[in-house]
Amino acid sequence: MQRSGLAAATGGEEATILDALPGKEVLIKQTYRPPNYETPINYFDAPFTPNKRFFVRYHNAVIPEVKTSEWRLRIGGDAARMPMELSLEQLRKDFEQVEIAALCLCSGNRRGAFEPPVPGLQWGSGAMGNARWRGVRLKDVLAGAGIDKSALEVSLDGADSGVHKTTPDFVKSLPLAKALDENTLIAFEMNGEPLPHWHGFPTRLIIPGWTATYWIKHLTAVNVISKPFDGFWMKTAYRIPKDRFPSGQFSSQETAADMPITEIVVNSLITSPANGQTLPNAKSIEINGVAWDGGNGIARVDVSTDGGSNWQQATLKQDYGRFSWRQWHWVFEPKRPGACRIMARATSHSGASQPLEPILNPSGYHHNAVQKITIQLV
Ligand SMILES: Nc1nc2c(c(=O)[nH]1)N[C@H]1C(S)=C(S)[C@@H](COP(=O)(O)O)O[C@H]1N2
Ligand SMILES: [Mo]
Repeated sequence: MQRSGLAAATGGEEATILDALPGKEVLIKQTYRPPNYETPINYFDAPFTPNKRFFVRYHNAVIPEVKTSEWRLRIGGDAARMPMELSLEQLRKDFEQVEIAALCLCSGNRRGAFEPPVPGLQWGSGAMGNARWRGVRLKDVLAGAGIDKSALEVSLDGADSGVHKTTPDFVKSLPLAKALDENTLIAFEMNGEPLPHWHGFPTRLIIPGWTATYWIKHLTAVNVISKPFDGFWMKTAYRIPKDRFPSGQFSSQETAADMPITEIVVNSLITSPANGQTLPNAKSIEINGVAWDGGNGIARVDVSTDGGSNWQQATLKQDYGRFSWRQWHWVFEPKRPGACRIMARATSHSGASQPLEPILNPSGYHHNAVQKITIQLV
């Protein structure tokens, strides 16, 4: 399916295919097999994205319906001294439970807006969602398996697999330090409900602040390893040119030229009005949106209604923690009818801010250029 970059980026309805997976509301379909569905922008008006409206992303089409009674989490690897297996019951009962609000953001969100186009799913702005995730710390689980001095990375595998034997299984790895970060969770609840099937039932990884490629769903195996994991999804896919983005480190997976994508970059989205919308030339018009980054937290959002000459500071709404997106709004008093260009730019507590043009990279990741929408005032 082809969609024009601009329509995709702005959620314009041209040529979008709406469809519902079992148990989900209608979303924007990218592919059915494997299921890849994005959330329409108008659903981003709530602080947390309802589970039924949450985007779905899979690389491979064989997605088993996991049965709780049969599911086991296997912890092993050459740098785990005491390999072990846990049932869902043990995972829930034997470790302290924590809940974190965090944005789940696909690395390729807004890929469809890159010019020239980049191969890959032509996502608009809806390959993301904000949720409250409840689970246990990966570090607490790994402690039970005894981490050897030689440990370098932790690899993660889920129950899904490819249709053909040649399709590489979706396996990812994390640097040991990130796996042991207190915010890295094995989650079994999403927005207060058991993790839905499409989001990884019964458990998935949550790596707050890092793009969702590491958030392995239907988690079945965690391996503590002493060598860099060399699967396709680490060595070939999900890589970015080095030093082009203010990114975290992953030294065991870096080459002179590139490195795995890691931290989410600072970004924002205008959620209403919609691009192209016609509005009465009223006294005041409310502009709403969300802003996020990789965990420094959002310091400010500035809005321009004159094509970028003047910027006004928006009001940030409730803070749900540094890994959650932050809703913002701004009331604008239009001076005259006609076309009006609105732009929004977020700045994080690290001082990082969105560029005016996207930072080009071969796989079309991290699209965080300042968004421009046009509304008509009549
Ligand atoms: N098992 C499994 N987990 C996975 C993936 C996958 O293909 N298989 N895709 C990852 C990617 S790239 C993204 S963007 C997120 C999407 O999470 P969601 O489908 O819950 O929105 O899942 C991640 N976890
Ligand atoms: Mo993704």
